[in-house]
Amino acid sequence: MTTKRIIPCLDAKNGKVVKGINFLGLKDKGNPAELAQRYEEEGADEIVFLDVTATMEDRGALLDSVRSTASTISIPLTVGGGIRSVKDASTLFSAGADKISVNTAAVRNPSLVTAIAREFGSQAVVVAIDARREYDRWKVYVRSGTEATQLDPVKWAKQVEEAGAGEILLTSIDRDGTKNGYDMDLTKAVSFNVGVPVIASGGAGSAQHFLEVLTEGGADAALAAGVFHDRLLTIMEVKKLLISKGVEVRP
Ligand code: 0VR
Repeated sequence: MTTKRIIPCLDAKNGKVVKGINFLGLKDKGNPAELAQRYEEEGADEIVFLDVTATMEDRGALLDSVRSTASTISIPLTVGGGIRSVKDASTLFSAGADKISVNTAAVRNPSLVTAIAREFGSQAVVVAIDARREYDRWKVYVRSGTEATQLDPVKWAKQVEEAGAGEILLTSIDRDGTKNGYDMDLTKAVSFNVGVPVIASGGAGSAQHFLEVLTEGGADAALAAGVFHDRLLTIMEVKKLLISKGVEVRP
């Protein structure tokens, strides 16, 4: 069994870490580099840095934050938010990102995934899929959860795997920020239908939530933001529970 990963997420707007609920009501949670350093010390396996600035405002703030965060930690750093071209990806790799994450631009132009994977390797390409439940199924949303598509997340996940994605970051918009637990049905539906690692995201509120999504949920990694930023839980507490239940993690 591959080692499961715990990944704090720094949602950043204009160079500050923010956090909301269902992608709304973003509140300032501090400095990205300082938070990343704290999480690495607490045992984080990777960091995801997601620039959620709505428009293509000052990209300089994003690059400065990536440089300072990347120079502060030695664990892998994934950067997402507004990446629309191989050039955007290249700029972020040069700033210190180990992996990049594309969301909206991949839906608009799936061949972008292939182009970045060809240039930098699939292991450096994460495709983020944000989904909202609609009755008995889910719909993929883009543009920070503001625009519905007609895509089914399972079919779309298979498509991006085919296109060259090395990993899928699967976020439940309904669960985002609620601390009510991950969307287990969504995570199972995707995890058991693709051959690439799936990072579950959205809703973590207890160590039990991490345990269930990394076992029954089939996820290879669990991402969380609010529960760690609000210091309700430490990464070590999560890992202690996982180890006690026989789940392989980096201690
Ligand atoms: P928690 O539920 O706090 O662990 O959130 C985990 C995860 O859903 C978020 O860190 C992140 O994916 C939310 N994403 C976006 C966004 C947040 C605000 C605005 C936009 C987006 O586009 O992904």
